[in-house]
Amino acid sequence: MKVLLISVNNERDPYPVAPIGAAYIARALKDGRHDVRILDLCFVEDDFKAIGETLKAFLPDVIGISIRNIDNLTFNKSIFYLPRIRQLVEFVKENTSATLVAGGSGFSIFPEEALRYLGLDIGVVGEGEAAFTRFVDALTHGGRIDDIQNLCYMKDGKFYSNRHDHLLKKDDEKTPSPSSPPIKGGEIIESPLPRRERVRVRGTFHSSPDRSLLNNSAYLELGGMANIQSKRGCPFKCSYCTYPNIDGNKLRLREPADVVEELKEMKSDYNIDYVFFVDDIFNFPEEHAAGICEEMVKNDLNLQWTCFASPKGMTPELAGLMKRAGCRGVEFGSDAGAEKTLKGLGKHFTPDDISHAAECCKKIGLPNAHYIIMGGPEEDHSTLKETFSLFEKIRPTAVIALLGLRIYPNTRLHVTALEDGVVSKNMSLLEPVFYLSPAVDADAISLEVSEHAKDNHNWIAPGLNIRCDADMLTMLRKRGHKGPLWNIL
Ligand code: B12
Ligand code: SF4
Repeated sequence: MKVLLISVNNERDPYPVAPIGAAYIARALKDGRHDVRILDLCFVEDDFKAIGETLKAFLPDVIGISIRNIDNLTFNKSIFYLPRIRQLVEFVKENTSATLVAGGSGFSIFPEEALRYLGLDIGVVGEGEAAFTRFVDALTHGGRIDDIQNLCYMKDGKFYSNRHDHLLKKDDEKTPSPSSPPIKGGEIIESPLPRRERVRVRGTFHSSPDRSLLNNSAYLELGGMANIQSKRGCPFKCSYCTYPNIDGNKLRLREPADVVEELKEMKSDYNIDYVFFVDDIFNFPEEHAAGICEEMVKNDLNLQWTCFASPKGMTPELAGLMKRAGCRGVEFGSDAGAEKTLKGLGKHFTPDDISHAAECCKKIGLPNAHYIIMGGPEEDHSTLKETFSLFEKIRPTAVIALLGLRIYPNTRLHVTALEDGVVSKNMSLLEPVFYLSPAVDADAISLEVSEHAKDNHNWIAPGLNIRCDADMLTMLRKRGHKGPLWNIL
């Protein structure tokens, strides 16, 4: 079958991000002997023209719409991406009779509502390699679709979902503690992640991303980096987070040697010399992170990288090893500097862990940024002050402050928001809705953050336009700055 994947994301803030999810799907389909193309709308000037020309030239049988972002998560400067995507879907439907299937991280948070909003009938929730390939195979050879895991569809106006459960832990399964990781000495607990060759693990079909279909040089030039994934899933249960609903909450780890093979290939085939590890948390489990770093050092990769990390589990040894392996920046999901707020957000670490993590980085000169969320559950004016003073004390390279929490379905925050009367029971969350603790006021927090940022030059606040001017970021990229830009702002 001829399959066209349209990556509709054209967001360039904070920088353009390569559609690695669509590239994974493409590889899986190609392995299944389908003819695949990716139309990436990120750098396209006229979406409709590009889509029209591609449909005419390729005549696809199936079209996958890859939806990474629903909105930009930014209180006060919220952007809702779906109206544009709906126009694109309508245009596609007018110009082809191909079967349309939606997927992607953003789509996976709201499968039913997004299908209804976009006027589509079929989608894939979460990991898509196996589900989409099986669906296209079923179209080719005939076959059932009601047993394809992760597939969802509308029938007679009703929504049906074969959402997986093998990636979701049952409530009675224990969340692993970061201080006692579930693996020892680099042993892999489960490895059903894409490998370089086609492999079958537990009956699931995986492959690595097909970067030959991406405009790698444009992403390097305008985004300053490419992306790679070393694990999927997050076992923690932070109150607001959608990640476990997207990737599952069972950790699936790739073998370090395999990850490094992919990095080598990225360098030799596409001159990629800077990457972002898109793992939910790079340094958990610590042994896995250390294994990847050791393998990078052993292979003398000479490649630079950045990642998301948790403050818990950062040690001087790991920080040193990461730096030797080419890490040029760590982005900690620290969230707050007050014990009470961290608890309200369901975090598994304390302000001391944040201080320790920043200290580990500072000692060896590893730039580190801390994302914080102001106004979450349990936030009040005294906890805000605690957060200000913690980050004043530890002085990391950057503090990226976000205001308010986007409320998503199937999260504990949604329950809190219902209890606090921020949202009502049948209210749709598809269009951005934010939570702000009843004990604080949006204008007052905005003012406090702005005042604080005046004297603290390491503070960046995207929702308040503080040190994140888009033109300046573009100019820095044009000057050839790679990696995140928070280390030079
Ligand atoms: C890493 C990351 C970042 C990094 C990216 C770095 C880089 N160079 O790549 C940074 C920090 C820059 C970033 C920025 C943003 N991000 Co972000 N990010 C992520 C994260 C953690 C991983 C994304 C990823 O690459 N996953 C790995 C790939 C392989 O998985 P995938 O894309 O989901 O693809 C799989 C499936 O979705 C599916 N699939 C994908 N496409 C298709 C298509 C079809 C047809 C099918 C069937 C299936 C399918 O199959 C794929 C393979 O299994 C996710 C959270 C998460 N766990 O998903 C958030 C996430 C994607 N980000 C999100 C958002 C909103 C943003 C920002 C808008 C935030 C902001 N204001 O800055 C920006 C937008 C940037 C941009 N230009 O688009 C949201 C999107 C959902 C939403 N709320 O709208 C997410 C889900 C986080 C969340 N809060 O829920 N992000
Ligand atoms: S915020 Fe981070 S640690 Fe918490 S559930 Fe989400 S990805 Fe996991």
